[in-house]
Amino acid sequence: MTAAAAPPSAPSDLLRLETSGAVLHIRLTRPAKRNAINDPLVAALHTAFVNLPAEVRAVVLSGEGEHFCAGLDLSELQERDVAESIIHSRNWHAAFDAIQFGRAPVIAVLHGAVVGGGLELAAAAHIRIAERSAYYGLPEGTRGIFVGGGGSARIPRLIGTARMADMMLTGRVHDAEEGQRIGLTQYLVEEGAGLAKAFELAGRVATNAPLSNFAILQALPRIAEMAPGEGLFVESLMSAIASGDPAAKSRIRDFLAGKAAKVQKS
Ligand code: 1HE
Repeated sequence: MTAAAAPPSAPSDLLRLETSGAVLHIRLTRPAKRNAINDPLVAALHTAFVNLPAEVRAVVLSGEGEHFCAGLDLSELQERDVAESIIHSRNWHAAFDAIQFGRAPVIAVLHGAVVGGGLELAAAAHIRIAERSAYYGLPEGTRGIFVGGGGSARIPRLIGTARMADMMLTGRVHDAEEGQRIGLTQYLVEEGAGLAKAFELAGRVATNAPLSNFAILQALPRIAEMAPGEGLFVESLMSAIASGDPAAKSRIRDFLAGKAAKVQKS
């Protein structure tokens, strides 16, 4: 593994970036504060995701220490007025949009607390892997605040509005098994096995044709939000663009010549 140079505004005490081939590992490194997200950490995440090196084809996102992320750094909250709070929330949106709509698929490894803004961060990733210790909460309701990191747009799309409202109103916490069952995560693995699973998946994702990954990241979520008529039309365009690409043609030729892997029962 070679350490990638951290961009100037990605202080190494908050975020560690390490590349391994086509996979970039981005680690939250503020374990003493349970990886709580303060302004410099939001800025560091934003910078890291808008500056993904050209050779990076997949990103693994994880948190150091006992917890993935304790959400918003609550010590910062007391100092903001209303206007500053709006700008603060919009900064989170910009950073997490850079994750969701960036150049590379992002695989998050979740363990321990995945709460508040930590769950909002996880929801911006494309694939979420939970270790058994993971638990999910939205304590905003009980802290007298509201989600501000895109949670109200992204989390209902994973688990439904009613489940999110329950979490916020009652402080209900879901464990890793429940999280998997209700759709917060796509994979559930044993404790300590999350990173290996993430790198295995990242390795696979990185071998896809770039235009397929582009369509999955950029077109799929937008089509899913469109009315079916418009969505189907955009799908036909994206499909034609992807299948017209030389990468698609050579992969299909390989399959027809018996040189590409078959779909295997898992
Ligand atoms: C923090 C934070 C934080 C820990 N902001 N400093 N998020 C929350 O409401 C979750 C608040 N945190 C917790 O419930 C617990 O800390 C945990 C369950 C995550 C972890 O518990 P534990 O026993 O491992 O750690 P701890 O002893 O509570 O915390 C260790 C230190 O981290 C301690 O500081 P210290 O100086 O006394 O050592 C804590 O104060 C500090 N710490 N979490 C600031 N969140 C865009 S809007 C998003 C809105 C939200 O995210 S609201 C939800 C906020």
